[in-house]
Order: sequence, then structure tokens, then C-alpha cells
Amino acid sequence: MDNLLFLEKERKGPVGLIRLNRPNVLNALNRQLISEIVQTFEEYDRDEEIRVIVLTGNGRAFAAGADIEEMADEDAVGMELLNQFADWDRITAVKKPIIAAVNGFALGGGFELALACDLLFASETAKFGFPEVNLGVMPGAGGTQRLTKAAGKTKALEMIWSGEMISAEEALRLNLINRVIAPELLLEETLAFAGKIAEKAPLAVRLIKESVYKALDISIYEGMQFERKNFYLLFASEDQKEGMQAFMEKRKPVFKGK
Ligand code: DAK
Repeated sequence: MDNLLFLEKERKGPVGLIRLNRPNVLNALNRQLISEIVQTFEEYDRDEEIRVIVLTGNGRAFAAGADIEEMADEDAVGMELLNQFADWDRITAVKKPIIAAVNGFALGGGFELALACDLLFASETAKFGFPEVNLGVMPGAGGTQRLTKAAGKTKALEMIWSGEMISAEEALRLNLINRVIAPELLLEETLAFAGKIAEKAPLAVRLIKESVYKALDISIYEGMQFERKNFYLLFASEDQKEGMQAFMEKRKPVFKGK
């Protein structure tokens, strides 16, 4: 275990685990915490031993949004000059899979952080919502975009206008998350799934992520051209030779990520 100021990081074999650790304020995302999250994502992304990243929260929240106390006195020009969104933008550049294990409240910026992850596993007690409207603002770190793409316009407007929370079951029904898990098993099951992905050919996993995200932004025709290039590219890898050779020799492949 290795701690930064507001998060704990721990290597679990090929899985890099990050626990947000400001439980007294429900892991409210102040600037320092966001910067530590991004810094750790990038560290794991560069680390050849780590193949999958898991993000969770200590206590009863994943993250209850941006730190309201820190944000309350901000003004528009100050925020533009601080350019905090630059940190958030770096999350989308992470190439390895990131799985959010949502253990409790995921609100506002906390929900946006979860939606910026690739997969979301949630505890039965998790709650999702965008309460920004109650504070006189709106989501600013991707909420209106990612929620709309995932759940559709009508549900996105309902949630963001009302500021109401939804349960994990409802989030599952809306295709916002992958699974709902008993609280005591959340981390164990998430790490087990992360471990499965960690056994796959890393380059293939990486290019699959890139290709799937491309699908959210471009036409099917352009997307398929993009997919094809990545498909060809994998035939230049040692792992493709190893994967297919291992199949023919009826043994388990040993992937190197090369
Ligand atoms: N910020 C600061 N402190 C928070 C907090 C937050 N977001 N959420 C909770 N806390 C603190 C509470 O003040 C309380 O502290 P003490 O009173 O004990 O000192 C402690 O955590 C426990 O919370 P509660 O006593 O309220 O616990 P309850 O179970 O009664 O209620 C709750 C849980 C989650 C319903 C409630 O705490 C709540 O409504 N929290 C606020 C939710 C919220 O409005 N979140 C902020 C949305 S705005 C940006 C990027 C992103 C954003 C903005 C800018 N840039 C890059 C510029 C995002 C904005 C947002 O997220």
C-alpha cells in the first residue's frame, strides 16, 4: 500500500487499485484529489506490470461530487485560468481499462468520474445522481454528454433537471453500469473481473478500448475503417503469434503485451 494525501494505491498483482480516501467528506473531489487520481492513473498506465486499474472509495461514498467548500467562492475567470478540466481531460487519454467499483454515493463530479471509467460495477447500496441543479450550477466534467450518450436524452434531462438520485438497480436498467453486487462482495468481484481482463492480450485490450470509444464519436463507416486498421495492427504483435500458436498447441497463451 502506498498513500498519497487523499488516496490509497495498492498493487494486486496485475491490477492497480486506487481508493479515494476522504471518507469524512464522502470523498468530495477537491483539486488535490483529482490531481492525485490522474497522476496515479497515468503512473499505472505507464507501468508494464499493471494491466487493469480499479477505482473505488473508502467509507460510504465513491465520491459525493466536487468539494463544495473549495468551489463555493470560485469565479468564472479564476476557474478558466486554473484550467482544472485539463486534469479531467487526461483521464480520457488513459489506454488501460479502468473499472469503477462504486461503493456508495456517486454524485455530481463523482458520477462524472465513474462515467469516465470504462466499466462500472456498483454495490446494491450505490446511489447515482447529478445534484448540481440544487447548487445553481450544472454538470461540467462530462455529465450532460456521457449520461445522454449512455441513457438517452429523456432520462438524462430527467436526472439532471431533477437532481434526484437513482439506485444501482435503476442505473443498471438504464445501461449506465455493468453489474450490481452485494456490498461485501463488490471489491472482490470487481478485482476478480479485472484479473480476467488482465490475462488477455494487453495490446488487443488496448486497441479494443480505443476502437469502442471511436464508435461513440463517428459514423459506422468511418468507425469500421478505424477498427480494421487496429485489427491489422494486432497482426504485427508477438501476442497474436503466441495466442494463435497456443490455441493450436492446446495450451494457455503467455502474453507479453508486445
Ligand atoms: N463537498 C464537500 N463536502 C461534502 C460533500 C461535497 N460534495 N458531500 C458531502 N460532504 C460532507 C458534508 O458536508 C458532511 O461534512 P460534516 O458536516 O460532517 O463536516 C459529510 O460530508 C457527510 O455528509 P452528510 O452529513 O451530508 O451525509 P448525509 O448522509 O446526510 O448526506 C449526501 C449524504 C451525499 C446526500 C449529502 O452529503 C450531499 O448532498 N452531498 C453533496 C452532494 C453534492 O451536491 N455534490 C456536489 C455536486 S456539484 C469541475 C469539475 C466537476 C465539478 C465542478 C467543477 N471543474 C473541473 C472545474 C462537479 C461539481 C459537482 O459535483
